[in-house]
Formats: sequence, C-alpha cells, structure tokens
Amino acid sequence: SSTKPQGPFQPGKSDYQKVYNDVAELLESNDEYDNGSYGPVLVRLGWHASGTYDKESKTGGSNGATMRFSPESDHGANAGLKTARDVLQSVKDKHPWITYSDLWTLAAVSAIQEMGGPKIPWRPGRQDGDVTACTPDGRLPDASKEQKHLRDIFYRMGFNDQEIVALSGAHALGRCHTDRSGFDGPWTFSPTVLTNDFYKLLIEEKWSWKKWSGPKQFEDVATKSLMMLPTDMALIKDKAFKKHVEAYAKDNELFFKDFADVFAKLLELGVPFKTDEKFVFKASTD
Ligand code: CCH
Repeated sequence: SSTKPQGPFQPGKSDYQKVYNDVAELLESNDEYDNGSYGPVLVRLGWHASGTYDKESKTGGSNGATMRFSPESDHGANAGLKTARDVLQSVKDKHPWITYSDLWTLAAVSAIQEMGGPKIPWRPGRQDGDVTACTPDGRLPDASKEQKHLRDIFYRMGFNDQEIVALSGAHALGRCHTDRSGFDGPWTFSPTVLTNDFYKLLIEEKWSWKKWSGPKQFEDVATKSLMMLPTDMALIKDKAFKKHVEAYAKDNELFFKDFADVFAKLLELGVPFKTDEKFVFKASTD
C-alpha cells in the first residue's frame, strides 16, 4: 500500500523535459514550411508573448498567454503567430496540465536550444489569463522606426542598451513574410541555426535601400538575398548600440552567454513565480 498523499498532479523537471522533447520533435515535422523548421516562428511567439511587459503598470508579459484572444491576436505585430500557436496545440493536448503561457515560453527555449543556441534556464509557474488581461496595441516594436523607438519600447520592459542588442541577435533566425509584416526575406544565410551572423553581416556587408513597392527595408549589395529592417540598421547607426554589435560580431561565446541571460529574463518579465529553481533542459544533441 502506498503512503503517498493523493493530490493534484505536480509536474517536475522530467515532465517539462518531455514537453521540451515533444516540441523539439515537431520543429522539423513539415518540410513545406519555410526553411523546413517551425523553430524561428516559435521563438517569435515566445518573444511577442513576453515583450508586451510594462514595468510601471506591471501589466503584460508572458503570464496569461492573452495572445490567444482578440484583440491581442489581431494586433498587426502578431500577424502570422497563429501558425505557431496552432502547431503547439498538439503538445498541449498531450500534456494538458501545462498552461499555454508556460508552454509558449518553454517552446521558445526548446527552439533556441535545438537550433544550436545556448542553454536557456527556464522555470514554470505562469497562469493563463482571460481576455480582460489583453494588452493594448503598440507595445511591441515597429520595424520602420529607429533607435529612439527601440529605447522607448525596450526600456519600458526594463532592458538596457546591451540587452537590446543581445536580444536583436535572434534575427539570425527566420525571415520576414510579405503576408505577415509586409517585409521580405531572411537576415542570414542559415536561418535555422542560431549564431552571431546577424551582427557579422550587419557590420561586414554593404547595405542599401531595397528598390521595391513594399515597406522600406535594406538589402545586401553583394547578393541582394538578405535583408535588414530599419530597426536593425539603427543598431549600427547609434554609437552606444554599435559597440555591442561589434563585440558580439567578434565573439560568439559572449553573444551566447548574454543572449541566454537576456532571453531568460524576457520570458520571466512580470511572472509571479513561486519557485527560484530553474531547469536547464537536455537538448536532443546532448
Ligand atoms: Fe523580430 N521581427 N523584431 N525579434 N523576429 C520579425 C521576425 C522575427 C522586429 C521585427 C520583426 C526581436 C526584435 C524585433 C524574431 C525574433 C525577435 C519580423 C518579420 C519583423 C518585422 C515577421 C514576419 O513577417 O514573419 C523588431 C522591429 C524588433 C525590435 O527590436 C527580438 C527581441 C526577437 C527575439 C529575441 C524571429 C525569430 C523572427 C523570425 C520569425 C519567422 O517566422 O521566421
């Protein structure tokens, strides 16, 4: 006979590792999708769920997973993220005990690690909210703007200049889609592997305005196959940002260390955790 008390299911690290593994398994489950990986769009989901945080009012952030509801799901910045939310539904169905808000952030951690990125320490504890917790439109950055806007948006979340630049290195991953943001193309030649290539290309390539009828963006002069947003280019226009771009371009290890710290911080903004213990998940290549 068991002397264990019978209570509600209390998930532990191994249960979250199973969720991590199931996300890892679906990343490359659809050859037809983009570069054959859902990884980048899952990173973007984790970021947009978290980046609504306002440190003054303490509203927004990943707690709540309010992007499930209109109006937040319809905010222009979130165009295309239904794909990411839908892909994760199969994982939610298999592990119904996990909240959407923990699942979306854990999925971003899995995607980063599986795409060759650093270990991102993560802890559970987010609760799903209801539609009344949806954040107002305009909290996420507008790619057509420059350094002042970046500082307005990211200082509001509680980040400094170095952290803004470190977070921006995520644009090594994925691409812009004309039917989502209106912009077009990838930032790097290896959009499913996290490296410091975003910074290297920003510094080493020559960039000019793309001549097209779409929104203003830059293209690399050499191949015309890569892109930069006006906000990306602001990172080398602004001296205080540029020194961090140069440091990360030179040193991938430094980028990985700082990225891990700042991405973990992003995913935790505004979350009332009950535990200090963080989990570091095994990657499938470990
Ligand atoms: Fe980003 N991002 N992002 N971004 N982003 C876009 C795509 C990705 C801005 C604008 C855009 C971060 C910061 C910024 C990713 C991660 C991060 C797109 C294209 C735009 C526009 C969307 C589309 O058309 O599909 C702006 C402005 C900022 C200001 O700083 C930060 C921070 C992160 C994560 C740490 C990832 C990944 C993608 C690729 C998504 C995909 O579907 O391939």
